[in-house]
Amino acid sequence: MTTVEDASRPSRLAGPDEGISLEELQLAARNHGLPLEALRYDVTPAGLHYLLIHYDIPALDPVTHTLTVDGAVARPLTLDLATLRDRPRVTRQVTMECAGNGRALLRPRPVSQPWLVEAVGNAEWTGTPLAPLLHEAGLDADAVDVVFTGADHGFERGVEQDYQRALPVADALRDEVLLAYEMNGAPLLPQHGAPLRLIVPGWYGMAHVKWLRGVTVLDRAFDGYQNAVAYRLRQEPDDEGVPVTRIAPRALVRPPGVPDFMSRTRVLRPGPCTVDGRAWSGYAPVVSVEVTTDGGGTWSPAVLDEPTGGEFAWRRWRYDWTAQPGRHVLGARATDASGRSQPVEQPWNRGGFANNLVQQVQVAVLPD
Ligand SMILES: Nc1nc2c(c(=O)[nH]1)N[C@H]1C(S)=C(S)[C@@H](COP(=O)(O)O)O[C@H]1N2
Ligand SMILES: [Mo]
Repeated sequence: MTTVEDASRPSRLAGPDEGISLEELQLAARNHGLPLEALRYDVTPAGLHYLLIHYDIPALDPVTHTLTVDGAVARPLTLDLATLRDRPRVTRQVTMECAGNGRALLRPRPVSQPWLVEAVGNAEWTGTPLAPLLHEAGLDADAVDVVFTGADHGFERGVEQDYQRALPVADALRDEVLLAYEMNGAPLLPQHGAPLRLIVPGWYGMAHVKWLRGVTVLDRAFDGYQNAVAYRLRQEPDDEGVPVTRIAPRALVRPPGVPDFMSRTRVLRPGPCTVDGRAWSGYAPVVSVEVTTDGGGTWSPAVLDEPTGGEFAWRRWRYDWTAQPGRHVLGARATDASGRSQPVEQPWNRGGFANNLVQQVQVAVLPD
């Protein structure tokens, strides 16, 4: 594992019979997913929430850490944590999902963090809204993008960088965008961005910049790596591509029964069984969930529970099933109020982003 990727070459696709490499395993061991049984919690306990860390977790001192707001503004600001904590305080449940969720199931497989379906969590984030701060700084009339800079640093395909992501001004000014200093009622953990991170409800994870140290307003489009090179939907390496933004709808099944250790096939006794899970979308509220027990051949409606976490949180659903002896493949598909739903054929792009292919849960029901 001594390679350093080269920016002049496109990101790699795995060959037809190429297995997951030690490099991919190394990423997977650092960046863990949500254990799917944790779909049972309305609010994901912090240690069970998925993680994605491009470089190293930086060591930041909450006492001396500051956030600067600068660029195309009338009054640049520098704020410490105590000042941010004195500002209006908002708590919001937000379902966050990595844009690469599902990537390792694609054929051909984009070589990167090899997520199956578990790169998701629903936490309660507390912080202060970003928009009033931007207004206090006084945005120039020609402001275009707002760049958020993390304190972490590394190389990606030969490009040395701080982790930086920009939002268009209109998206940065949305009421729901938070500068968050708490997760589930406790100070942020190091791996989740301590002492300060951005929360952009409805957007894939890459927008929620951790270890936030700078907010810079630009009078032009940001051309940094994470916006211009990574996180774009492309079919070919030299396509300009479409930016990855909001979370496509997805439902996940909480795997029923008990697992076989090695294969994680679910083992169940025959008879009535309530199958449940969660569903979310970053575009519009989820309006229906359907369940399949035959790998997508036939679909039946699930019952959606009343929403408990507000408009940016996942919603529980359930389905009464009579498990018959034999093998079954369970899955669920969500549809949101914008009409978006989930495909049973893979939606493929070179980064494996925003891919919401229906999950497949292998179930073996024992004989009577
Ligand atoms: N500074 C910084 N912010 C970051 C990242 C990062 O590597 N560095 N990873 C992003 C990505 S790709 C995701 S999916 C989310 C993951 O947030 P979590 O680890 O708290 O679940 O953080 C985002 N924010
Ligand atoms: Mo991500």
